[in-house]
Amino acid sequence: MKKNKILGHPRMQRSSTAAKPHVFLRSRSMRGALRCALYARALFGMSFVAHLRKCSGRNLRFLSENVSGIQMLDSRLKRAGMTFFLSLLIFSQTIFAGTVTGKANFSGTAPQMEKISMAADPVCSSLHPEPVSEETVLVNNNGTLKNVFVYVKEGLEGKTFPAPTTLVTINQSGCQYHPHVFGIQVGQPLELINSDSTLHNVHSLAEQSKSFNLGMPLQGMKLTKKFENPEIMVKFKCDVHPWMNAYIGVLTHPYYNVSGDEGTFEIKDLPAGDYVIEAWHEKYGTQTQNITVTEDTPAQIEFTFAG
Ligand SMILES: [Cu+2]
Repeated sequence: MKKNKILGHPRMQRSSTAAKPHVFLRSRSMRGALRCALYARALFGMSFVAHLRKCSGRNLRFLSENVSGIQMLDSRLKRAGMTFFLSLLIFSQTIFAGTVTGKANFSGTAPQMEKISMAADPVCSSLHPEPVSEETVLVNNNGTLKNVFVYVKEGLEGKTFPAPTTLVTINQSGCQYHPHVFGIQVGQPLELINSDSTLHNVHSLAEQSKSFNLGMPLQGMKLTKKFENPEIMVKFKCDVHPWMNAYIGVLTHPYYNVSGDEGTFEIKDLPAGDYVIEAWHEKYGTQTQNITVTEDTPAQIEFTFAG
């Protein structure tokens, strides 16, 4: 084996003796190991962090037919300097993060949802020539369950996440809340909108944060509220229209999602680690599962709620 002239690094060596050219990328220097891990990621789609560790070890071998790709990367890296990539390493959380994907299944017979009578308010009933159904249990066509709130319950202790400034919106439209189930972070602004030309009031039944009861008599009216503490789940109701309710998962972190029309959910950019994931449903309660998240492969989970 000869020293690698392409990379010009004594501990990064290439051999052309194998059936496929294989590239040895390892280094005992921090700079070399970083470069090695970057190659591994860029050329082979491998995990940066996992290979940073491996690249610092002995006898590492990556098989590759893409030697010209390495040449190109190497010259680019030299030009750009390691500072840029070190910055990436330090500031990019996503490099260290993984994804949880999954599905909320439903088994049994889907209960028939009652049609809502909005006759008490002519404005509401006029908005629905065809009556709408209650939203307590929504079973999708593919046998999955909608409006399951899925979130990281344990595993993030000691970590803090700043409250996003982006607005989360709940709209009172057609005398229903949209969305019916959603998540928000502690301290994140929640915009309440009344899109109807009738009186609604948003009555928050929060137990961990200040509850409120806000009349919103005018169409187009907007208010903004925040929650001070986490809570699974905060219920909203409208005292004028007793069929109106919504559920809000309030968390100290951004790792949550709600199952939609396909019953699927996805929690992105979760730091690698062990977690307890909880799935909450308005009628069927909660379930938990333990998972391990790595930056290599998405963790997959399925919950099944029985009707
Ligand atoms: Cu209302």
